[in-house]
Amino acid sequence: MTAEVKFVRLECLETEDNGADEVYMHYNGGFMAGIQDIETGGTWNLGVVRNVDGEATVSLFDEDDIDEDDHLGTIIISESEVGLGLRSQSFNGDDANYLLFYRVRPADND
Ligand SMILES: [Ca+2]
Ligand SMILES: [Ca+2]
Ligand SMILES: [Ca+2]
Repeated sequence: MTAEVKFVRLECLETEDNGADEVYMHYNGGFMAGIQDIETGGTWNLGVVRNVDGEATVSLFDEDDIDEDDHLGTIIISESEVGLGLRSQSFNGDDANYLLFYRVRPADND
């Protein structure tokens, strides 16, 4: 069985930068979404769908100009989460705090 992940939204509870972060996400190491300006208390509505076969990784980064981009964390999403409704996992790297909401559902076979 193959499942798919629908990424619903990313909530920012605490930015990495002073002021807004410029965030983007990778899925299984490839670019998925961004760059999005987001402030503490802000929400980024995603609506992105990706297939998941077994397990998949999602990484969150903050883009910076004067130094290296910051890796704010990597989570693992599993096909076994299918049908469990709205799920969330957090990214806590570099003292930032983000919450990613997603659903895992059976993939359309047609
Ligand atoms: Ca930064
Ligand atoms: Ca930044
Ligand atoms: Ca940096």
